[in-house]
Amino acid sequence: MTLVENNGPDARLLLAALFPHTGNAHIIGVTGPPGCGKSTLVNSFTKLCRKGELTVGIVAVDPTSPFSGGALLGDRIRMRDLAGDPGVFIRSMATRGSLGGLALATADVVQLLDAAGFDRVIVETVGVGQAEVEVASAAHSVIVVVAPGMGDDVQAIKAGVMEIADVFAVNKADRDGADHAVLALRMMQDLGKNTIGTAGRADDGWEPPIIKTVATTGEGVAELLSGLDAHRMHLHTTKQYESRERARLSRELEAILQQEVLARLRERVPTAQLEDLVDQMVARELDPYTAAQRYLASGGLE
Ligand SMILES: Nc1nc2c(ncn2[C@@H]2O[C@H](COP(=O)(O)OP(=O)(O)OP(=O)(O)O)[C@@H](O)[C@H]2O)c(=O)[nH]1
Ligand SMILES: [Mg+2]
Repeated sequence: MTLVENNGPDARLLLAALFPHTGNAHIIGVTGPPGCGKSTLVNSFTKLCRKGELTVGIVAVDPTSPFSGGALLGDRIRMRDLAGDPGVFIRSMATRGSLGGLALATADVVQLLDAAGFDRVIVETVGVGQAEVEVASAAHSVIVVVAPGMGDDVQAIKAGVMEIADVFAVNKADRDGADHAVLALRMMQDLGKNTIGTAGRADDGWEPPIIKTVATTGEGVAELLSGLDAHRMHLHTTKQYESRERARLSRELEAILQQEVLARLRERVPTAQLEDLVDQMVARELDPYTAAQRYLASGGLE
Protein backbone atom coordinates (compact mmCIF):
# COMPACT_ATOMS: atom_id res chain seq x y z
CA MET A 1 0.00 0.00 0.00
CA THR A 2 2.85 2.34 0.77
CA LEU A 3 4.33 1.59 -2.64
CA VAL A 4 1.04 2.40 -4.27
CA GLU A 5 0.58 5.58 -2.28
CA ASN A 6 4.01 6.77 -3.40
CA ASN A 7 2.93 6.07 -6.97
CA GLY A 8 6.25 4.85 -8.36
CA PRO A 9 6.94 2.41 -11.20
CA ASP A 10 6.86 -0.53 -8.77
CA ALA A 11 3.32 0.43 -7.85
CA ARG A 12 2.23 0.15 -11.47
CA LEU A 13 3.69 -3.32 -11.81
CA LEU A 14 2.00 -4.36 -8.59
CA LEU A 15 -1.39 -2.94 -9.58
CA ALA A 16 -1.13 -4.55 -13.01
CA ALA A 17 -0.42 -7.94 -11.46
CA LEU A 18 -3.27 -7.59 -8.97
CA PHE A 19 -5.88 -6.16 -11.29
CA PRO A 20 -7.18 -9.54 -12.56
CA HIS A 21 -8.00 -10.38 -8.93
CA THR A 22 -10.21 -7.33 -8.41
CA GLY A 23 -13.90 -6.90 -9.10
CA ASN A 24 -15.28 -8.96 -6.23
CA ALA A 25 -15.63 -6.48 -3.38
CA HIS A 26 -18.78 -4.49 -2.77
CA ILE A 27 -17.43 -0.94 -2.67
CA ILE A 28 -19.41 1.31 -0.34
CA GLY A 29 -18.93 5.08 -0.17
CA VAL A 30 -19.86 6.90 3.04
CA THR A 31 -20.22 10.64 2.98
CA GLY A 32 -21.96 13.38 4.96
CA PRO A 33 -21.26 16.57 6.89
CA PRO A 34 -18.35 16.65 9.36
CA GLY A 35 -19.21 15.19 12.73
CA CYS A 36 -22.46 13.49 11.69
CA GLY A 37 -21.07 10.17 12.89
CA LYS A 38 -19.69 8.56 9.74
CA SER A 39 -16.69 6.92 11.41
CA THR A 40 -18.74 5.70 14.35
CA LEU A 41 -21.28 4.30 11.90
CA VAL A 42 -18.56 2.59 9.85
CA ASN A 43 -17.27 1.11 13.08
CA SER A 44 -20.69 -0.34 14.07
CA PHE A 45 -21.37 -1.42 10.54
CA THR A 46 -18.06 -3.24 10.32
CA LYS A 47 -18.63 -4.99 13.65
CA LEU A 48 -21.94 -6.27 12.32
CA CYS A 49 -20.34 -7.41 9.05
CA ARG A 50 -17.76 -9.32 11.07
CA LYS A 51 -20.52 -11.14 12.93
CA GLY A 52 -21.66 -12.35 9.54
CA GLU A 53 -18.09 -13.38 8.74
CA LEU A 54 -17.70 -10.71 6.09
CA THR A 55 -14.25 -9.11 5.88
CA VAL A 56 -14.05 -5.33 5.61
CA GLY A 57 -11.44 -2.94 4.25
CA ILE A 58 -11.83 0.70 5.25
CA VAL A 59 -10.31 3.73 3.54
CA ALA A 60 -10.75 7.04 5.38
CA VAL A 61 -10.20 9.95 3.00
CA ASP A 62 -9.87 13.57 4.01
CA PRO A 63 -9.57 15.70 0.90
CA THR A 64 -10.09 19.04 2.58
CA SER A 65 -7.85 19.36 5.54
CA PRO A 66 -4.08 19.54 5.35
CA PHE A 67 -4.14 19.11 9.12
CA SER A 68 -5.93 15.83 9.09
CA GLY A 69 -3.54 14.16 11.51
CA GLY A 70 -5.94 14.90 14.33
CA ALA A 71 -9.02 13.76 12.48
CA LEU A 72 -7.33 10.57 11.39
CA LEU A 73 -6.17 9.92 14.91
CA GLY A 74 -9.75 10.47 16.02
CA ASP A 75 -10.88 7.92 13.45
CA ARG A 76 -8.44 5.41 14.87
CA ILE A 77 -9.93 5.92 18.31
CA ARG A 78 -13.50 5.62 17.06
CA MET A 79 -12.61 2.47 15.20
CA ARG A 80 -10.41 0.99 17.89
CA ASP A 81 -12.81 -1.90 18.53
CA LEU A 82 -11.73 -3.16 15.16
CA ALA A 83 -8.03 -3.20 15.94
CA GLY A 84 -6.39 -6.61 16.01
CA ASP A 85 -9.05 -8.26 13.85
CA PRO A 86 -7.35 -9.72 10.76
CA GLY A 87 -10.68 -9.53 8.94
CA VAL A 88 -10.53 -5.73 9.05
CA PHE A 89 -7.99 -3.39 7.48
CA ILE A 90 -8.09 0.38 7.98
CA ARG A 91 -6.11 2.85 5.90
CA SER A 92 -6.23 6.62 6.28
CA MET A 93 -5.42 8.89 3.37
CA ALA A 94 -4.73 12.58 3.68
CA THR A 95 -4.52 15.33 1.10
CA ARG A 96 -2.08 14.47 -1.64
CA GLY A 97 -1.60 17.16 -4.25
CA SER A 98 -4.62 17.69 -6.43
CA LEU A 99 -8.10 16.33 -5.94
CA GLY A 100 -7.67 14.19 -9.04
CA GLY A 101 -4.51 12.77 -7.49
CA LEU A 102 -6.35 11.89 -4.31
CA ALA A 103 -9.22 10.28 -6.19
CA LEU A 104 -6.74 8.15 -8.13
CA ALA A 105 -4.71 7.20 -5.06
CA THR A 106 -7.97 6.20 -3.34
CA ALA A 107 -9.02 4.08 -6.29
CA ASP A 108 -5.64 2.32 -6.20
CA VAL A 109 -5.95 1.52 -2.50
CA VAL A 110 -9.52 0.27 -3.03
CA GLN A 111 -8.17 -2.02 -5.74
CA LEU A 112 -5.57 -3.44 -3.39
CA LEU A 113 -8.18 -4.20 -0.74
CA ASP A 114 -10.44 -5.72 -3.38
CA ALA A 115 -7.60 -7.92 -4.68
CA ALA A 116 -6.74 -8.91 -1.11
CA GLY A 117 -10.21 -10.43 -0.93
CA PHE A 118 -12.07 -8.09 1.39
CA ASP A 119 -15.80 -8.65 0.90
CA ARG A 120 -16.73 -5.05 1.62
CA VAL A 121 -14.55 -2.03 0.99
CA ILE A 122 -15.78 1.13 2.68
CA VAL A 123 -14.56 4.56 1.59
CA GLU A 124 -15.35 7.29 4.13
CA THR A 125 -14.95 10.87 2.98
CA VAL A 126 -15.28 13.98 5.11
CA GLY A 127 -17.61 16.73 4.07
CA VAL A 128 -20.16 17.20 1.35
CA GLY A 129 -18.44 19.14 -1.40
CA GLN A 130 -17.44 18.33 -4.94
CA ALA A 131 -14.37 16.47 -3.73
CA GLU A 132 -16.48 14.06 -1.74
CA VAL A 133 -18.95 13.53 -4.54
CA GLU A 134 -16.04 12.61 -6.77
CA VAL A 135 -14.55 10.15 -4.34
CA ALA A 136 -17.86 8.66 -3.23
CA SER A 137 -19.23 8.20 -6.71
CA ALA A 138 -16.44 5.72 -7.35
CA ALA A 139 -18.39 3.30 -5.12
CA HIS A 140 -21.06 0.77 -6.07
CA SER A 141 -23.33 1.97 -3.28
CA VAL A 142 -23.23 5.29 -1.47
CA ILE A 143 -24.48 5.98 2.05
CA VAL A 144 -25.19 9.63 2.73
CA VAL A 145 -25.22 10.26 6.47
CA VAL A 146 -27.02 13.18 8.08
CA ALA A 147 -27.61 14.02 11.70
CA PRO A 148 -30.44 16.07 13.17
CA GLY A 149 -29.76 19.61 14.22
CA MET A 150 -26.73 20.09 12.02
CA GLY A 151 -27.20 23.45 10.43
CA ASP A 152 -30.45 23.11 8.58
CA ASP A 153 -30.34 19.29 8.62
CA VAL A 154 -30.87 18.42 5.09
CA GLN A 155 -30.03 21.86 3.81
CA ALA A 156 -26.49 20.96 4.74
CA ILE A 157 -26.64 18.39 2.00
CA LYS A 158 -26.38 20.07 -1.32
CA ALA A 159 -27.85 18.84 -4.53
CA GLY A 160 -25.28 16.61 -6.09
CA VAL A 161 -24.76 14.80 -2.82
CA MET A 162 -28.47 14.00 -2.60
CA GLU A 163 -28.23 12.51 -6.05
CA ILE A 164 -25.44 10.08 -5.34
CA ALA A 165 -27.20 8.60 -2.28
CA ASP A 166 -28.32 4.99 -2.55
CA VAL A 167 -29.11 4.77 1.15
CA PHE A 168 -29.67 7.59 3.63
CA ALA A 169 -28.69 7.17 7.26
CA VAL A 170 -30.24 9.65 9.66
CA ASN A 171 -27.70 9.12 12.40
CA LYS A 172 -27.87 10.33 16.01
CA ALA A 173 -31.49 9.22 16.00
CA ASP A 174 -31.27 9.30 19.81
CA ARG A 175 -31.41 13.08 19.51
CA ASP A 176 -34.38 15.35 18.94
CA GLY A 177 -35.18 16.14 15.38
CA ALA A 178 -34.42 12.78 13.78
CA ASP A 179 -37.99 12.38 12.56
CA HIS A 180 -37.89 15.87 11.21
CA ALA A 181 -34.74 15.04 9.26
CA VAL A 182 -36.39 11.89 7.87
CA LEU A 183 -39.41 13.92 6.75
CA ALA A 184 -37.23 16.56 5.16
CA LEU A 185 -35.30 13.91 3.23
CA ARG A 186 -38.52 12.29 2.11
CA MET A 187 -39.82 15.62 0.87
CA MET A 188 -36.63 16.20 -1.07
CA GLN A 189 -36.98 12.75 -2.60
CA ASP A 190 -40.56 13.46 -3.67
CA LEU A 191 -39.54 16.79 -5.11
CA GLY A 192 -36.75 15.09 -7.02
CA LYS A 193 -39.19 12.57 -8.47
CA ASN A 194 -41.37 15.31 -9.87
CA THR A 195 -38.51 17.16 -11.45
CA ILE A 196 -37.92 16.32 -15.05
CA GLY A 197 -34.32 15.71 -15.87
CA THR A 198 -32.97 14.56 -12.54
CA ALA A 199 -30.61 12.32 -14.36
CA GLY A 200 -28.03 9.99 -12.93
CA ARG A 201 -28.72 7.65 -10.10
CA ALA A 202 -32.17 9.02 -9.37
CA ASP A 203 -33.37 7.33 -12.52
CA ASP A 204 -32.44 3.74 -11.89
CA GLY A 205 -35.63 2.32 -10.39
CA TRP A 206 -34.24 2.34 -6.88
CA GLU A 207 -35.73 4.45 -4.13
CA PRO A 208 -33.01 5.16 -1.56
CA PRO A 209 -34.28 3.99 1.84
CA ILE A 210 -34.01 6.41 4.75
CA ILE A 211 -32.77 4.58 7.83
CA LYS A 212 -32.54 5.99 11.35
CA THR A 213 -29.38 4.92 13.15
CA VAL A 214 -27.65 5.41 16.46
CA ALA A 215 -24.07 4.63 15.55
CA THR A 216 -22.87 4.68 19.16
CA THR A 217 -25.21 1.84 20.20
CA GLY A 218 -25.60 0.07 16.88
CA GLU A 219 -29.34 0.73 16.66
CA GLY A 220 -30.57 0.65 13.06
CA VAL A 221 -27.25 -0.61 11.75
CA ALA A 222 -28.71 -4.02 10.86
CA GLU A 223 -31.29 -2.20 8.72
CA LEU A 224 -28.50 -0.23 7.12
CA LEU A 225 -26.71 -3.46 6.29
CA SER A 226 -29.85 -4.97 4.76
CA GLY A 227 -30.49 -1.75 2.84
CA LEU A 228 -27.04 -1.97 1.31
CA ASP A 229 -27.39 -5.65 0.51
CA ALA A 230 -30.73 -4.94 -1.13
CA HIS A 231 -29.07 -2.24 -3.19
CA ARG A 232 -26.28 -4.57 -4.24
CA MET A 233 -28.88 -7.15 -5.31
CA HIS A 234 -30.78 -4.46 -7.18
CA LEU A 235 -27.61 -3.50 -9.04
CA HIS A 236 -27.06 -7.13 -10.03
CA THR A 237 -30.62 -7.94 -11.06
CA THR A 238 -30.95 -4.80 -13.15
CA LYS A 239 -27.46 -5.20 -14.65
CA GLN A 240 -26.52 -1.83 -13.25
CA TYR A 241 -23.62 -3.42 -11.43
CA GLU A 242 -21.88 -3.84 -14.77
CA SER A 243 -22.74 -0.34 -15.90
CA ARG A 244 -21.47 1.18 -12.66
CA GLU A 245 -18.28 -0.85 -12.92
CA ARG A 246 -17.89 0.35 -16.47
CA ALA A 247 -18.50 3.98 -15.52
CA ARG A 248 -16.08 3.68 -12.61
CA LEU A 249 -13.32 2.15 -14.70
CA SER A 250 -13.80 4.56 -17.56
CA ARG A 251 -13.59 7.51 -15.14
CA GLU A 252 -10.43 6.02 -13.75
CA LEU A 253 -8.90 5.61 -17.19
CA GLU A 254 -9.80 9.20 -18.02
CA ALA A 255 -8.20 10.46 -14.80
CA ILE A 256 -5.02 8.51 -15.51
CA LEU A 257 -4.90 9.84 -19.04
CA GLN A 258 -5.33 13.41 -17.86
CA GLN A 259 -2.48 12.97 -15.44
CA GLU A 260 -0.22 11.21 -17.94
CA VAL A 261 -0.84 13.49 -20.89
CA LEU A 262 -0.17 16.58 -18.81
CA ALA A 263 2.96 15.04 -17.31
CA ARG A 264 4.29 14.19 -20.78
CA LEU A 265 3.53 17.64 -22.11
CA ARG A 266 5.42 19.12 -19.19
CA GLU A 267 8.39 16.91 -20.02
CA ARG A 268 8.39 17.96 -23.65
CA VAL A 269 7.71 21.67 -23.41
CA PRO A 270 10.20 23.87 -21.54
CA THR A 271 8.69 25.62 -18.52
CA ALA A 272 9.85 28.95 -19.93
CA GLN A 273 7.50 28.46 -22.84
CA LEU A 274 4.55 27.96 -20.53
CA GLU A 275 5.54 31.09 -18.62
CA ASP A 276 5.75 32.98 -21.90
CA LEU A 277 2.19 31.92 -22.80
CA VAL A 278 0.97 33.06 -19.41
CA ASP A 279 2.75 36.41 -19.87
CA GLN A 280 0.89 36.89 -23.12
CA MET A 281 -2.40 36.00 -21.46
CA VAL A 282 -1.75 38.48 -18.67
CA ALA A 283 -1.02 41.13 -21.29
CA ARG A 284 -4.33 40.17 -22.97
CA GLU A 285 -2.48 39.32 -26.14
CA LEU A 286 -3.57 35.72 -26.00
CA ASP A 287 -6.78 34.06 -24.82
CA PRO A 288 -6.59 30.92 -22.66
CA TYR A 289 -7.88 28.52 -25.34
CA THR A 290 -5.40 29.73 -27.93
CA ALA A 291 -2.65 29.53 -25.33
CA ALA A 292 -3.62 25.92 -24.62
CA GLN A 293 -3.61 25.14 -28.34
CA ARG A 294 -0.10 26.54 -28.70
CA TYR A 295 1.12 24.61 -25.70
CA LEU A 296 -0.35 21.39 -27.09
CA ALA A 297 1.22 22.08 -30.48
CA SER A 298 4.64 22.62 -28.88
CA GLY A 299 4.25 19.25 -27.21
CA GLY A 300 3.44 17.59 -30.53
CA LEU A 301 -0.33 17.38 -29.93
CA GLU A 302 -2.07 19.40 -32.61
N1 LIG B 1 -25.61 10.90 20.41
C1 LIG B 1 -24.96 10.33 19.40
N2 LIG B 1 -23.69 10.65 19.15
C2 LIG B 1 -23.07 10.07 18.11
C3 LIG B 1 -23.73 9.12 17.28
N3 LIG B 1 -22.87 8.73 16.33
C4 LIG B 1 -21.73 9.40 16.55
N4 LIG B 1 -21.84 10.20 17.62
C5 LIG B 1 -20.79 11.09 18.16
O1 LIG B 1 -20.59 12.15 17.24
C6 LIG B 1 -19.22 12.55 17.25
C7 LIG B 1 -18.67 12.53 15.84
O2 LIG B 1 -18.64 11.21 15.37
P1 LIG B 1 -17.71 10.73 14.19
O3 LIG B 1 -17.99 9.30 13.97
O4 LIG B 1 -16.31 11.14 14.41
O5 LIG B 1 -18.28 11.61 13.00
P2 LIG B 1 -17.67 11.76 11.54
O6 LIG B 1 -18.83 12.06 10.66
O7 LIG B 1 -16.84 10.59 11.20
O8 LIG B 1 -16.76 13.03 11.69
P3 LIG B 1 -15.66 13.56 10.65
O9 LIG B 1 -14.90 12.35 10.13
O10 LIG B 1 -14.82 14.49 11.44
O11 LIG B 1 -16.44 14.24 9.57
C8 LIG B 1 -18.49 11.59 18.20
O12 LIG B 1 -18.36 12.21 19.43
C9 LIG B 1 -19.45 10.40 18.29
O13 LIG B 1 -19.35 9.71 19.49
C10 LIG B 1 -25.09 8.78 17.60
O14 LIG B 1 -25.74 8.00 16.92
N5 LIG B 1 -25.66 9.43 18.65
MG1 LIG C 1 -14.81 10.43 10.43
